[in-house]
Amino acid sequence: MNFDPYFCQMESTLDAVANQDMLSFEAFRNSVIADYRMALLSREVSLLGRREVLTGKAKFGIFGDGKEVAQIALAKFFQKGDFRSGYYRDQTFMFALGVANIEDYFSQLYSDVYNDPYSGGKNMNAHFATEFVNKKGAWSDLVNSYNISADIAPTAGQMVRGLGLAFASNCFRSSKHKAQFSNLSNNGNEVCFCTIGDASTSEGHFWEVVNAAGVLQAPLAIFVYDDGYGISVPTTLQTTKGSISEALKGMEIEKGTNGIKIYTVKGWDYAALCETFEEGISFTRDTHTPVLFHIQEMTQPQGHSTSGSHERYKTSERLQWEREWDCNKKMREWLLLNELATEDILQDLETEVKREVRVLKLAAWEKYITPIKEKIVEGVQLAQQGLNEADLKIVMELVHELVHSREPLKRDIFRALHLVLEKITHHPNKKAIRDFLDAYYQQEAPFYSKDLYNEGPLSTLNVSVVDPIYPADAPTLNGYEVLNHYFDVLFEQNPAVYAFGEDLGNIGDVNQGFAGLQIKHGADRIFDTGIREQSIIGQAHGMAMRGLRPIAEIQYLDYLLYGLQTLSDDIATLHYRSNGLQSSPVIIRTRGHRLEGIFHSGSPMGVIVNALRGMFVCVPRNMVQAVGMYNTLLLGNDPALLIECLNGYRLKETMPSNITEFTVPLGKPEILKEGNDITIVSYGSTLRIIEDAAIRLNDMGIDCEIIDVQTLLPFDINHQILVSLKKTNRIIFIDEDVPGGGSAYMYQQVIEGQGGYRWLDVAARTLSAKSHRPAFASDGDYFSKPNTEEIIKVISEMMAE
Ligand SMILES: Cc1ncc(C[n+]2csc(CCOP(=O)(O)OP(=O)(O)O)c2C)c(N)n1
Ligand SMILES: [Mg+2]
Repeated sequence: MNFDPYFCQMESTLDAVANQDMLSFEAFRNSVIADYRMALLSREVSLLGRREVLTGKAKFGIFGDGKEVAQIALAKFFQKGDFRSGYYRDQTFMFALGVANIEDYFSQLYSDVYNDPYSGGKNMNAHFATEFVNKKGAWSDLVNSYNISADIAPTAGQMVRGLGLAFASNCFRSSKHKAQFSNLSNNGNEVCFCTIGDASTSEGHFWEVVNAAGVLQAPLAIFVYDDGYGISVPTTLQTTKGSISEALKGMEIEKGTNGIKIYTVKGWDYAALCETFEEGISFTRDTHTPVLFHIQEMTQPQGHSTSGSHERYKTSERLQWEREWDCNKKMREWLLLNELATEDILQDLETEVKREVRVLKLAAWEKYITPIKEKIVEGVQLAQQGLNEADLKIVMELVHELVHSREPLKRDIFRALHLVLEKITHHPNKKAIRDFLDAYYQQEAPFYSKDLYNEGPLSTLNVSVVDPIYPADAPTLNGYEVLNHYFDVLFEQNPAVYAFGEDLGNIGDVNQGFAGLQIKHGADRIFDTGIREQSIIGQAHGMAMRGLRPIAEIQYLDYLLYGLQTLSDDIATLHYRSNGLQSSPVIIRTRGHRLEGIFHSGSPMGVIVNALRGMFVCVPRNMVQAVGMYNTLLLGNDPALLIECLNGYRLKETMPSNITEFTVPLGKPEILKEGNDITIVSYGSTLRIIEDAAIRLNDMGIDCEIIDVQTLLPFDINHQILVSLKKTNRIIFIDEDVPGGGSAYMYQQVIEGQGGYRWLDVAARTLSAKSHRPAFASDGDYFSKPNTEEIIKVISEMMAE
């Protein structure tokens, strides 16, 4: 570390900051002192926050100490309309912008469902969010807001969302329909600020996004907070050459190339931080060239989080260095050296800030704990009333801890009072206690479950049903031609729709759904991407969060696994974790179930339905159904995965005339063939094998009812399958997933969820593919996936039982 030149540089950078901001010296000094005050305030939040965890008032805490000064500097260049996709160290940034305040911060630390404005008590502390959609589901005035996309904990997960939030600016800048997007963008001038820790740059997400941003030239500003560690693992074990800016040199933009611009700056150097950010941010805002700031020499005064102590893995020299190069300490020294403040002023400030944070913290605690304590009083009174001395003694023991705890939880109330009911079975207030507990549970439980899906007017489940119209001369086309015609009309009618993926632009996707459409509708709306499934999904996600309607393609269902982390952790949880503040109506389009071999025939629906609660999963049997589902999805605010049948593109279908208007309701199965003997439940490509089997079973005297569930999430909302089961009293669930996968999911939904077990004459069955991946070629398929003969055999057995 270079200790000497620091103070020498200060004067010129100080002048530069003052000049650039065009402030009088007095105003400049006040603003710098206000900045220092903010740094102190945030530090005090970190110190007290940690104490709250260690004394048992909060469960876990992770704080932004050691990163204050850089964040105050970067907040200066975050404009209304900009977006942030960051991580858990950003509290100072959020305080400096005014999108978070200290009282609310502590409410989140206490997981206060009533007062945490960012996640409604669902997310860990320092996971922020602002409103993107209002209660009616309409997009807010994002142009005039600071837009904080809801944080997630998985390291580097924010990168791919950040790419999309930045890329949306490109879409808006090139759009021919700017006037329609006036509340969403100001000519694409918005920058996405993406913060990440030094160690998290080891993740594939980071490299994929830096490369993609360099290719796309999107206004993404990446800030790497380098504190030398990822928990206990030092940078030397994380990053080639021990430096992310060194390792990225080949990505740097040069004359005549694309790429990213890279800056390095010290995390304790207030003036240099202001200067560097000002230059870099305005550069990316103007040119859409991505920028990366490697912010070096940051510290962690309290270590990583409340879960451990950094004294265990940092040397005493390192700890000493961190104390000396603490950014707040350095800023203080700089203020004194440059005579911007006196020792007295700073000491007063420090005392005042400590008092302020303590008061706000206490206010948050009182708001959180008071209603819980009131419930304790109410519940304990009920438990104590009308008892004889012996029973009263037992109750007093059972509620002792609850009554005397300084930080009681709601669950402690349930436990103590349930124990009272279990131990004193003749309690005179039995009913009143039960009613009290039920009412309290009903009051609190929804806070922990709500907003998994959009619940307002733009819930996709509220989309009106419009039936397809088939005129007498309706054409019969190949499935891919139906899609192609549909996308053509859709892109003509809806300027918010974008489509992209591997081989989707120039050749119009591997099955020609978009053939010829790039030339017609423009390469800015229909385009190719690199082979980078995770960031294709993230790109679409960020665009959808900004009010666009991307349809992003994953070439084959098998490759969805590359993007599963983003789908599961980010997209599926967005509405839930932001407590309804944000929505991502992204559509991920893919194709699968059947083709050839181990890596092109997968149908991992069990993985998908279990990983993607919070998304809709559509499994249309043909392309007309797919079109109806696209129409439905485009009218709602929920994210969805839609899997087209790979073997359906060349099957003939009759095309409806109201191609962009008809809708297929989600969660409503369709009976494809009525029958009286057995109900067969399935979806997608498997239905064609089942239909074949049903014809042969019919010849054998077995009358099958075939039901297409159409969507796995949601699943048969109105229990139509149960109606069929009540008639046939036999049921089998068939799909191409592994045993215990998608078929077991459907079984559980109907047999347990719908109470189907009561209507069974013989045991319900599942029939799936084998446990191994499907082997290559047609015989591999026959022996790996459910085949017609197997279906006939199993159903015949069920009929004979
Ligand atoms: C995918 C994933 N792996 C592991 C973790 C656990 N974890 C949380 S923070 C962290 C270290 C991150 O270090 P860095 O990126 O340098 O950020 P810092 O905390 O130092 O600011 C780890 C390993 C996680 N949250 N997500
Ligand atoms: Mg780190």
